[in-house]
Amino acid sequence: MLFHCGRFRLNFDQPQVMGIVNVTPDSFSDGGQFQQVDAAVHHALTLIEQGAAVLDIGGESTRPNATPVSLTEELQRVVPVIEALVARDIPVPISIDTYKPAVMQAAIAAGASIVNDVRGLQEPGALEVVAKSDAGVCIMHMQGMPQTMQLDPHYEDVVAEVKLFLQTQRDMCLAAGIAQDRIMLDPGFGFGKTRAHNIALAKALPEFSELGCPLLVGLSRKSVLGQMTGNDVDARLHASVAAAVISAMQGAHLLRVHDVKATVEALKVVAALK
Ligand code: 9MG
Repeated sequence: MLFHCGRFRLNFDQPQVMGIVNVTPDSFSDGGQFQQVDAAVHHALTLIEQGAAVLDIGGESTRPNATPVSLTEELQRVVPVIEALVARDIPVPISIDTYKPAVMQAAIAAGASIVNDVRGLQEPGALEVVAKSDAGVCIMHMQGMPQTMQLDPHYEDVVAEVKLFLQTQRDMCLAAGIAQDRIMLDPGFGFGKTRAHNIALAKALPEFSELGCPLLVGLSRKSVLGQMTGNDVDARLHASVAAAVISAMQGAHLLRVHDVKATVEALKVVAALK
């Protein structure tokens, strides 16, 4: 299965790893903007060395209760990082984690090859930005908004509802001229979902493959893993690797993770023993 994104082709015959690069003040140094860009670029280069097949760069946290960031602030955070990585001619595609069409546009102009949208291209203008480009897109499902999504998530049938949303957004992309081989789908673990919803979705991953697009799974360090292990966010490495391995065995093609080295090694073992 080949995924087309800008000048890159990702081969998903084996599951691949997307390394997370959060360009937010709490992620990197508080020594000002230049230091933040340098630290983010350094981190991104380390993730490539560790085997990341994609870098996901984000300037606004999507954690539950996260404070929204202005358009100007988000652009100032992510665009210089993308420009610096493109100037180094890195061998992997850059994904921009945003729901804002203006950030998508600027990131693509700066050299990003994938749009990773936790709102699934629902913002006015987002679909058009992707359709006019040659970027790939990841459509993710979220119930509600990050500020409130974990207060009382509710579904009649979480698997059917998430699948219908992804199918609808995929069809919208196809109708807008975005080829199927540029579309990735993601059930959105932790985004307006209880522990039971997350577990139901994880078990149903093979059903999502029926939609004919590669599947992205992001469970790394998420609170559902904290609920299962009792561990704080900085002690969820083993749980995150276990979640990535199970997801890969259930049919996930791209694993969005913080801990690239450990996940890449674990996936090599999955590939060898399968
Ligand atoms: C930005 N972001 C945070 N968690 C994510 C997830 O699970 N999937 C995708 N596509 N993006 C995510």
